[in-house]
Amino acid sequence: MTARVREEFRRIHGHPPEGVWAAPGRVNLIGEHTDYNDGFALPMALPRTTLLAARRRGDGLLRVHSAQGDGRVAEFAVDGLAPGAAGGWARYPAGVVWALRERGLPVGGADLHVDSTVPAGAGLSSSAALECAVAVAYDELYGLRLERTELARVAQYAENAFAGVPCGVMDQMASLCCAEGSALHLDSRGPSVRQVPFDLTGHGLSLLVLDTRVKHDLADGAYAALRAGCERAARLLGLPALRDLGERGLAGALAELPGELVPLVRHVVTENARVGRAVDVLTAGEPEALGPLLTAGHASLRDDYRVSCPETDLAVDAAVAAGALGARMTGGGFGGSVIALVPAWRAESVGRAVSEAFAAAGFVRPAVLDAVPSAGARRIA
Ligand code: GAF
Repeated sequence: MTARVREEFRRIHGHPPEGVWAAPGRVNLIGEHTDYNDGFALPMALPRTTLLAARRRGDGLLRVHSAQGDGRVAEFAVDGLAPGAAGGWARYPAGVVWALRERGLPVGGADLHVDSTVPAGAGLSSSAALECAVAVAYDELYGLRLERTELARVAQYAENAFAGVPCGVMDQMASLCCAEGSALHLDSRGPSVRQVPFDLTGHGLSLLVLDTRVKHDLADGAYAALRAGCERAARLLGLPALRDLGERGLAGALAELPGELVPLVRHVVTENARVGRAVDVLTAGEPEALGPLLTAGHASLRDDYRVSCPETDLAVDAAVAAGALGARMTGGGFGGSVIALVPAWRAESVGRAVSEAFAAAGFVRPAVLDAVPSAGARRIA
């Protein structure tokens, strides 16, 4: 695929790229809707990546083309970039260049060509992968030498302020900081990270990703409303963020809050605690013990946070009924993907059982991917 990206770059832009970079999509094992509460998460990178071939331009133009786009090259003058200046997928690369310049960093134009195997709208962070590929390429091409956490903040700022999606920092941190063979213990306050070894094959396990094909859109207002609810609850409790409320203080805090905020706060606090337990079981070399935590996390997202949907609920139930050790929706919700931790010898039958349950319910056939903890963003050519 690297050779194809280079050739396509040359065909489209008329000269060879200076390099090719790759940034992965992710699944989050546990810790959902905690990042914008300054909390914890445990994502891992997927082998599915966004490749980006890039070459600097001296004339201040940013010209971007995507193999998944409509064939056209979108062109922007970098000094005219402003929120609203770009639409569709091009707002992610344009947003990163804008965000770097907003920080006063000396970056100019570039020719870019993108080709991705991260499915869009599947809750697997295709937009973060694209932002992070541009961020690492620009970092190197323009000699910025920013820390990975800084690049993640730049990419998050691009998504928040340029693309208009009020996301937390998890997806960008995952794409930039994950390492092969590990899950990433993310503390969103900071943010800071720690690699936690996650050996699936050594324990005879597989992690299935079941893409329900229900497209989700974090810009549609529901995600922003949840985030605003959490921030209001923290304000009412006199806390900097819900991360500062532990399980011990939960019952007392819930008694003080208006009824509509109670389930949101309960989810965030118990979810942060589940991340801690998940890190403990992985550190103890017992990845199979993740299973019940995944299923409990899904129940909390379904019943308290209310971001699941019939397709994700059915995928979880069917996977567990067919012998998965645990399963849950992953990412923002309202569709997207489910992860299922399964004994490797059962991977095929669990995938089949979920497909059959979807057919019986009249849902579109889900796509099934096998996930292994993969490397974060890097230069590949
Ligand atoms: C989306 C967001 F982009 C993340 O920041 C995170 O909040 C996630 O939903 C929910 O955990 O992926």
